[in-house]
Amino acid sequence: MSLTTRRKLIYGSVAAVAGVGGLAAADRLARRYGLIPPDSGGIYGPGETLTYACQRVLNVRTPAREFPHSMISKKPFANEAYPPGDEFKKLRAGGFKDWRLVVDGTVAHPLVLSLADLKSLPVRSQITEVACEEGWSYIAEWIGTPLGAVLREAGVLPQTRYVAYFSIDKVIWDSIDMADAWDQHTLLTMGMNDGDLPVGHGAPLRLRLPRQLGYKSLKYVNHITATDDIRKFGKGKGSVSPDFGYAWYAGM
Ligand SMILES: Nc1nc2c(c(=O)[nH]1)N[C@H]1C(S)=C(S)[C@@H](COP(=O)(O)O)O[C@H]1N2
Ligand SMILES: [Mo]
Repeated sequence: MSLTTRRKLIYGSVAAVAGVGGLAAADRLARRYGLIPPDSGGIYGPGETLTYACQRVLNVRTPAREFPHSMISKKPFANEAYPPGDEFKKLRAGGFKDWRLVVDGTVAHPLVLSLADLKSLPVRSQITEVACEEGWSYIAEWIGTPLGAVLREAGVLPQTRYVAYFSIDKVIWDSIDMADAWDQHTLLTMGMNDGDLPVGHGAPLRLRLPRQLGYKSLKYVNHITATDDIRKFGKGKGSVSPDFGYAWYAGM
């Protein structure tokens, strides 16, 4: 069976079952095809599963929306949340020369990369929108290394199902599935609008994920872990968002 046919079939069944047998049955079906998001427990769980399963079956190849230069926002809103503590202040004062990105987990070659190392990998730029769940958004140009290029360097092992990423503040973290991890638009950004990425927008390194809401685009990323089991991290729901009532999968 071709992938497209399979996808149509799964989607057809997920949608039909959702109408007839209700969300619980859709959940069972999605489970059979491994389309269960980490936050599938609790009252909103079946809804989250239906959203994620349908999006993955239908949309996995729809590229992120890109915009022309003329649409770049004059004043990009920075939802500033500077990482607390002296460690970040020291790194910033030193121009982030001593900053490192750690890449580990289910990879053949764990990596420790400086900004210069990252800049020696393939670079891509894209003009995309950051949309906050609170209703505001802005468009900016983002310049960086595709996450996929870093994952290839690290030699991601075949059992890998998720990539988790952590902010230097050690509080906020998130994760994505491999469809998003390999997506050409998923960028580790170091530049924004023809300059260096400003600290307010996440310098020295921010993950940009234009096909999901702004909160998945974590700022101050300094650790990336590939894993076959996302439930081992934090409270097992794939990110801190579900603790605050937000979905792990925030597709748009
Ligand atoms: N480390 C970190 N990353 C973060 C946040 C945060 O508080 N801390 N806020 C998120 C939210 S809710 C949004 S909408 C965007 C805002 O991006 P901006 O600051 O570039 O406007 O960053 C996301 N990334
Ligand atoms: Mo947000």
